[in-house]
Amino acid sequence: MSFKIKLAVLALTAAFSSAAFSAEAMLGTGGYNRQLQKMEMMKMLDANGDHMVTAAEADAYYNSMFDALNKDNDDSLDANEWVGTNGKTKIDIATGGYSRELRSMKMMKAMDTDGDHKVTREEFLNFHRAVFAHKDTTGDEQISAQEWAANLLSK
Ligand SMILES: [Ca+2]
Ligand SMILES: [Ca+2]
Ligand SMILES: [Ca+2]
Repeated sequence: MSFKIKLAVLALTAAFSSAAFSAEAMLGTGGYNRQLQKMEMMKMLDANGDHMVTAAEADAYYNSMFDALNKDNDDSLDANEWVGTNGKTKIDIATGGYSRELRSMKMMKAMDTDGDHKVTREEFLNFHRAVFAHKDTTGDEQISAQEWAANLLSK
């Protein structure tokens, strides 16, 4: 590794740790990322079971998740839809741990980029596309098991 690259990496690392809040806004909470990086979750996104998650598989998965959360079938998720009513917060297509972490108000805020207290399908998908891009460290538009299991927030 050249000295210049080392410096750039150091600067990036420093910027990342001093900007914990914006990292959370971009990639979600620590708890969320710990649940997401589990292999059990990767399997749920990997629709064709080839041990790689493509951008198309991720989009299809999060479209289904949006539909599962969007009880009134309008174009956005409000706070009630987000947290779930009568204690039924588990989403069938995700693990219990992931469902719980996703449905926190912190996560809703992270995805509500225009701050209108609703998360549209576009906001929802854009957030997950950003997470996907961060996980995809090799930039080949698919995520391997190794990339999947990396902790994005502790880099
Ligand atoms: Ca796949
Ligand atoms: Ca709705
Ligand atoms: Ca919004």
